[in-house]
Amino acid sequence: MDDLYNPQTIESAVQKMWQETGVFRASEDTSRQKFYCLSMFPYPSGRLHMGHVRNYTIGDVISRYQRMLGKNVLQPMGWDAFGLPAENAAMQNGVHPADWTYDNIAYMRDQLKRLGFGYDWQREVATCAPDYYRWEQWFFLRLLEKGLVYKKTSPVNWCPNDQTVLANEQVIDGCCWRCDTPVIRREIPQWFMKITAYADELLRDLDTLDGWPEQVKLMQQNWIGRSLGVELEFAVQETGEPLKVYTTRPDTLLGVTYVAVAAEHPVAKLAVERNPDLQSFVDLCLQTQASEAALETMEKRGVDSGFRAVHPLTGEVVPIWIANFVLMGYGTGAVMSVPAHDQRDYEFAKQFGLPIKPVIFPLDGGGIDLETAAFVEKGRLANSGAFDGLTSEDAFEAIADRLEQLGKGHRQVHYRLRDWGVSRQRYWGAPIPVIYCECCGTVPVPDDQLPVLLPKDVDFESQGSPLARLDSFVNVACPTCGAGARRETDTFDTFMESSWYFARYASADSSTAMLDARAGYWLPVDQYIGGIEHAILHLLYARFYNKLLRDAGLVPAAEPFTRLLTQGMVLKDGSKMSKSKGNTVDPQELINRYGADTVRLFIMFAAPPEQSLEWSDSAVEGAFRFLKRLWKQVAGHVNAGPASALNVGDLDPAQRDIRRQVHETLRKVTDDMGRRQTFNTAIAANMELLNALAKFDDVSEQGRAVRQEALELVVLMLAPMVPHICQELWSALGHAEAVVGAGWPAVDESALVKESIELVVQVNGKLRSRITVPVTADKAAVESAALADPAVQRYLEGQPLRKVIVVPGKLVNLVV
Ligand code: OVB
Repeated sequence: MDDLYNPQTIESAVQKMWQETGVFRASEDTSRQKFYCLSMFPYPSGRLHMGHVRNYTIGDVISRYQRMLGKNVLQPMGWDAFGLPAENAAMQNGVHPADWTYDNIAYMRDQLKRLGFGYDWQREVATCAPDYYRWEQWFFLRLLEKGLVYKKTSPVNWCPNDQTVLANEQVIDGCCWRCDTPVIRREIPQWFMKITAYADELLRDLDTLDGWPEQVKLMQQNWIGRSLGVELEFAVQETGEPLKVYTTRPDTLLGVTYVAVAAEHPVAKLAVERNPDLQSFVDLCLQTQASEAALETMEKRGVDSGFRAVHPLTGEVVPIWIANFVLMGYGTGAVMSVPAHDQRDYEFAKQFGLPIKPVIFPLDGGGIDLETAAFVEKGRLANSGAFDGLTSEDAFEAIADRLEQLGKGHRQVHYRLRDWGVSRQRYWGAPIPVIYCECCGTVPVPDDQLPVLLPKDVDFESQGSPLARLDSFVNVACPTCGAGARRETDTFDTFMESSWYFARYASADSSTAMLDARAGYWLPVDQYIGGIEHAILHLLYARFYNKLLRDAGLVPAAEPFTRLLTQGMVLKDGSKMSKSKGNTVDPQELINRYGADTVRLFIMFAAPPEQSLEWSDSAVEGAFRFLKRLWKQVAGHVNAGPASALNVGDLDPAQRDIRRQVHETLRKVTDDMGRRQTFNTAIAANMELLNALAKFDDVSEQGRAVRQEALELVVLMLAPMVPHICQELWSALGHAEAVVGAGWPAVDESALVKESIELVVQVNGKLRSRITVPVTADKAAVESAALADPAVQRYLEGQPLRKVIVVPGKLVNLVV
């Protein structure tokens, strides 16, 4: 074989061989254990970036390892192809979103092939293809029949100048990204998926996900936000109408000093009628209403509505304020405010000079300091009439009971989770398959008229949604009565497509069903890999969708992803790579320069997959040098002629020792690759082994046989990481079959048996030397070996030996 490592030549040859033999084509085989390994599919944004390379290398390493373990592996790839970037490119460069998308897909597909990822390309899906999104439309209609989707008005970001809806990412500091006009809120009818109907199951099933990182489960748990509290009603004094509030702290009910309502609350509307001066504040709230996350940090503002609320237990009267931090969409749109025991209520009360009434005190009898902050802990009640002296926990029950007796409240479980709004007022997405008819109302598109195709000839130049301007798309005959009707012109949120693609790969070519029996074979996904930025939304939507599919009998399991690996960021100079910061590294340049195996090796060696990975040019060089050394060692061995058969009964101590190191490495690497998923330490162990082998210069017949076995094992162990070079080396070592088809090697336990061990020698308890003795050595043998050691003799200096202590396998202590 050639002495020189030439990555470009071997990589294209090996990739050609994989393609021609179709090794990565997966088929259902119930006699074998399946392993479905999935990496999050990319947006076809143009070129692969380092985050992609990392994600897909990790997935490929796991897939190849599982294949070597004998599993029937499926590793598919596809494109999350709808979305705003394609539309932006269309507007900026005048290229059609479809052309832009398919060009990018072609380029990125080549890059993935060039990196040597073992995908089953026959299952490739692009979510913008009609044969993909037709099933999304079909399933949406099934959910509509079940009442699991519905329409309601909901706010959007609206640019009054461009007359268009803006996505959140198109709002920069509250202004339109294109014309810088301040963005306002507008209420428009939109479609929602009833994810709240599954809130409880989505929460409960987190407990079954043993293969998920704790942190991700915690984030989902907080996002779902289950709480047990009490819904209770005050009365509006002036109108007698009930005013509902929800609280998780009914124990603080006697500490209420005001009630705060949202700008859209009926009481706020009445207040404006009575006092038009309040209009400007209410308008301001409506226009600038922020996301829930922004609420925490934004300036709290409010006005006194002029109305008063009557306390349900005491009959006491407190003011009702209109406040910008109360949202109508969350709960009842009104909150009881207890400034002594809630920090937000506290800050608001301080700002507007509202009273602060403490009702909870520490259990140890101490006082509380309300000078700078609220006392938010639980404790014992005071200033609470009949409830004085109860603990918070007991008071929760007593006050809830009392409200229930009075008919003024009841216990209630609440979720923070809201229904999922899936309407987007955009062009490049899947059309929502409904028709609006004057006489028949909302009419689902009949199944035999699916897919509702996204028209290609639209104009992007003018304002607003291109679909809504296209008469040939909008105007349609009502499927029920035949009269003139209008199509829905909103498209789906792209999270709709990514919520079920993992299942479609199983039945990617089916034109007669969304999913078929093959989904039952492959699902659930055994290993899912992707960025932590998807910890909440995508992973929750996909879990929800999986439950919808299960309830429709289309997938077998309650959860879609058995194991989840969330990869860390790729950093350069300590911060996230980004084009605007100019600290990017283009993977393509590295592939051209070093080949795919060096890039893969660097990525897997630089850090464990969950941690962030700091870019280092010199470490890339290091990875390349290692591969050159590996090549050279195999070439040196192979070019000296064939090795004879290994005869393990016929080895000298040095040969046995190197063989022990080989099998110890294999044992460690097997653990690193499987259970621990620390691929960096697996690589490091192979590097050490190769260093040891370089020093092993025994060219005897059995010496060469030992080296042959060692090199074969190194090649097998590294094959998942650097598959091209390992294929070449495997064949050079004399194997006709491909290394992808080779089994993961087994540790030879007998090779692990140590013949000698190292012991520490102490003199009067102080470390003085180390000796090597046979593992079988008894106490007398250990003692004489220690006494014979020259370093030890210097400390003994002929003094009489008083005592010898031997701790087997560890140390000898000579007391003089
Ligand atoms: C990459 C993961 C991502 C996902 C597909 C990114 C990890 C974070 C980014 C960025 C730019 C760089 C250099 C490095 O999480 N289609 C969806 C999606 O996320 C997934 C579906 C399932 C919702 C970087 C990075 C620059 C996967 F571009 F020049 F600036 N990360 N680390 N490093 N698609 O295409 O260079 O975004 O798992 O792979 O990502 S995706």
